Amino acid sequence: MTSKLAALERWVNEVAAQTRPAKIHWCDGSDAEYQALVQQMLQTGDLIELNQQTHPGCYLHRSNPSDVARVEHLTFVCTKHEEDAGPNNHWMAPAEAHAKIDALFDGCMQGRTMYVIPYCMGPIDSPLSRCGVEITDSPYVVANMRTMTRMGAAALARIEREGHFVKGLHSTGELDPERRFIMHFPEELTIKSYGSGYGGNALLGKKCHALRIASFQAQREGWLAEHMLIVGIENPQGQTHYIAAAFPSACGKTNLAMLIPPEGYRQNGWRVWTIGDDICWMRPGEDGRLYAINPEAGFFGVAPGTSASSNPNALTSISSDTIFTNVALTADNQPWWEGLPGTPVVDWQGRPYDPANGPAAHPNSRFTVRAKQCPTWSPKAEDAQGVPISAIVFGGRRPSLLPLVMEARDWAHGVLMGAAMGSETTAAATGAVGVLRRDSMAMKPFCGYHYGDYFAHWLSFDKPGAKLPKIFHVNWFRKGKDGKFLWPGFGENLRVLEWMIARVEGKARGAETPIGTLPATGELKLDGLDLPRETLAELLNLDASGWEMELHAIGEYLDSFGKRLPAQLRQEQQRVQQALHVPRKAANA
Ligand code: GTP
Ligand code: SPV
Ligand code: MN
Repeated sequence: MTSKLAALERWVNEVAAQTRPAKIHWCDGSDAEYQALVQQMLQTGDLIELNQQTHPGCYLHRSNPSDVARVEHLTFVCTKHEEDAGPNNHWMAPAEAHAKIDALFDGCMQGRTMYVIPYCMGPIDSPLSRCGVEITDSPYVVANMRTMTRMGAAALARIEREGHFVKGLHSTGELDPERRFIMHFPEELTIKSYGSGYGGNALLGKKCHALRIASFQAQREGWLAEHMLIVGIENPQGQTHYIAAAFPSACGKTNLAMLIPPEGYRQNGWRVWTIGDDICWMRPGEDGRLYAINPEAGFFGVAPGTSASSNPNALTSISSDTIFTNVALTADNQPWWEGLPGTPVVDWQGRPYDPANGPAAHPNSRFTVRAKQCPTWSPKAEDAQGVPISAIVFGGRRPSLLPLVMEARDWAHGVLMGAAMGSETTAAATGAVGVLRRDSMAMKPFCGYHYGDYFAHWLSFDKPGAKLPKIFHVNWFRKGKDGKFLWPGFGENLRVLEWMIARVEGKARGAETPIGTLPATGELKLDGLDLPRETLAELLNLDASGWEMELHAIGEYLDSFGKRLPAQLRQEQQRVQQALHVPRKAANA
């Protein structure tokens, strides 16, 4: 197979001349192709067969131990002008970046097969979807791209019809962290990634295309590409509200997207529909509302902590036809990670399990599975027009200060809440874990341009005729003095979503405070939940002096974006800061 599109044909030939593979394979996305790849990887040891009785169609992949997470310090946005990448990105001049990485690509596929992967991000017939082509020498990448995107013949047909596509070139190279770069050229709609086989670094449709390149395009074209889950909440009357939520990596998007309602809610007829767990593309529709699609077709989810109690839908999804990366094994060859029952026998590196070596599964071990396998997968996820968004939620891991939930008074205040987001770092990226850092809109690692321009772009949606979602901020991760989480989280989070929906529908009064609207006394439904009154009070407490320090820190953070920071955002920060100085009564007794 080749392509009718001259630009594609030419680029594939150029890359082949540069990387000199033994063979070129154009991926058609068929079952037969997937099965053949799996067989080949079983032979080379890239995949290990798992217990086919308990986990049919499931395989394990073990990464090089130095290649288990995203590498932010090796990820670059290479715009012509440094200023356009912003202080939120590492920047390299395009010519220098091309020269550096092209030297690594030179001859790197000798003796290997070069795979050409046409893919579509989003439903194949959706005007909101975008296409790309990834060239890679990794069969593991091909297998994962097939699960995560609409890959193959249909995508190629769309690319040939449209005549344009995002170019992504990838090679696993030597997996040497000293010879590893993830380069983005948004002005050329090009990605070059060398030296890593890990998800976010190698499955180029995901973070590289659907967030870094797409956010850059979205800014120019009037839409949003966000690190958000999309979930539908159906009330007992059968009405569904769609909610999009931005939480940083490993902070609960997959869990919230697949939430199981608490017992009482299930009996009353509440249902939850999963649309997406990681990426959301939204744009204003004719009626002024924001419509969203999930550009992905699968989940690349965090394994540790996924259990029958925390996320039964995920557990069901991954009981067959799943690729596990860097999990441990039980004696009978089942995948295992911390949080599951049973005992590990072999750790994620293939060694006999010894607690002295740390956790059995890597903390960032993952599963790759088709979204369709999720019991709560929404038929609307295939809808070409997307789903209307009623509420946008921001949140992160904040052990203190941030209340369980608060609502922004308007769009600009909501943008401030998103910009001010902070979270403790997790194992999803290499580096220290548990360090509090600002992660505006959960996009710090993924925004493909200057954060100042990004905030201005967010603000620009508030215009006449717009019917924007309400914006909220949540914190499932507030800790008590004993260091334990105060809020039970997971399925119980529906209680908080219910309050948000009541606010959207004008059915909850709320309690106004300088930092936003909190649930008024009695508005959060807690029946069937054993939550002491004092704990609830702590979760909704407003620590005025703590907030004054926080607002001061937010002001300094915003100033770090210099001239490109929209003045409106700084004014909004000052408004909240001043409101905090006015004496007031406690919001929640
Ligand atoms: P990426 O795929 O990295 O973008 O992450 P994600 O946001 O989808 O993360 P995920 O849902 O997989 O969350 C991973 C971690 O968050 C696990 O350790 C979960 O146990 C924990 N988690 C998720 N929801 C909650 C919650 O409501 N409360 C608490 N305490 N922990 C949660
Ligand atoms: C994340 O780190 O936010 C992920 C996993 O969703 S990765 O695709 O590797 O970026
Ligand atoms: Mn993510």
